[in-house]
Amino acid sequence: MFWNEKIECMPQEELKKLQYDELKTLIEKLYNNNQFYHDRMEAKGVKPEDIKCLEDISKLPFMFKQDLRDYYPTKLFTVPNNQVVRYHVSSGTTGKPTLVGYTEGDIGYWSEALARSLTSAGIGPDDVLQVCYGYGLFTGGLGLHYGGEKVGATVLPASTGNSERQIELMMDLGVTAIACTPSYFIHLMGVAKKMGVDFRKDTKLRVAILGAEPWSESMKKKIEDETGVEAFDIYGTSEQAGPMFSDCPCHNGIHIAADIMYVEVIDPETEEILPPGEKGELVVTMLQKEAFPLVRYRIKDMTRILTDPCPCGRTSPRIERITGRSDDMLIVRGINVFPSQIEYTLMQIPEVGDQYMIYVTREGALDNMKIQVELKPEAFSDNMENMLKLRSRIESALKKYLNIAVVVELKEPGELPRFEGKAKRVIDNRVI
Ligand code: DLL
Repeated sequence: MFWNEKIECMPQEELKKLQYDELKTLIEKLYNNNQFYHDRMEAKGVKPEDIKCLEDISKLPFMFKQDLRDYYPTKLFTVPNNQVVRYHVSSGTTGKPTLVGYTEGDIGYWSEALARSLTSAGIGPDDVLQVCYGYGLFTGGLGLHYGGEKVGATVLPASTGNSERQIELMMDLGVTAIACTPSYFIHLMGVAKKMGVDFRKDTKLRVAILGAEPWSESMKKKIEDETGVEAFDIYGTSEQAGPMFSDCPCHNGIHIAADIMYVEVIDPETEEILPPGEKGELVVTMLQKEAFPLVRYRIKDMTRILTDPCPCGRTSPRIERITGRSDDMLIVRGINVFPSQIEYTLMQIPEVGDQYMIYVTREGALDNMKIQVELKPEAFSDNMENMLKLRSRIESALKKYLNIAVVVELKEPGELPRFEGKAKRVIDNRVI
């Protein structure tokens, strides 16, 4: 099933021409109207007229997450404020978060991308879609919400948490499709079991739209075998807009709407463009973005471009399931956490020394994060009450800044490992 068959199945040559036309218009607009893009292109010695074919995109400079921080909050926006209809906010690497602004047009192509993905998963007006991604600053909830409404489904904006109630609503309202993180779905499977609810017998659930964190084929198999639900992999990042692209019923890679996003894969070290099939870092150019454009943005997700034609008939490029990142960002309970944010927060607390360790584990389906923190000699004492107070102050500071609860363990000066080479402060024991 297609939402926009003309574009989704457009012959390759026509698709490339469309992408080129969009790219050319975008680059001319950015060069002429935005200082950041103008200066970056000048520094690389490239002008809009040098972009003579789609492949010439390689002449353009890369953009980095650091740029979003340096130009925070709105210096990378390319429309006047009165055209911005929404903000979403996600984790920055340190200090400031990443702010993304949307025009009405941006909400439009974002919902369009989701409508294509949801339709390919067989979701339409007869479905009830329970959206259990967070609503708010995170893009998951509102993104799936708008996409679901666009395809005419009845959307249940359940957001996260209160799992027993989620399952009761699923049964009461005849929910047929759910959108959440894969780990939350596995958690719901456990809660349902405890409640004596059998997904196959007691619910109408048949499709799960899972993403926002890495998950494996074996996790997909476990979900499908135990619940009878068909699981789709949905991918996107807040910088691109939010959740956007998914696999189709052939389940052999994520279809990227080529009129909306141009993808390249590069070697993260040499920055050389890799041929299709080779694994590297994804670089994206958003071809229709208005408020907050992205040109050759190094998204840091690792994948490869797949070129074998998909039996579903879509001609759009596909990327392999995202298995990891080329930076150290962790995704804990669906929330992006950079170790640098943790360090930044800890270093604001006067009692904290300069050594810390981060441990991430998975208990059942849920992630836990523990941070061991070494104190300065003058801050460490045998006074239990003071130590407990300090611990809870550090935990609150981390919770406030990272948006997730972490457990802190205080350590005496000299207790944590020292590193001679590159420090390895993150121990991620999760098996995905
Ligand atoms: O996680 C947007 C989203 C919401 C995607 C709901 C899917 C569903 P951010 O918070 O900016 O946006 O995090 C983006 O999450 O760079 C990947 O590292 C990771 N990620 C997202 N989807 C997948 C996926 C949303 N399907 C970061 N598989 C990305 C693996 C994923 N990793």
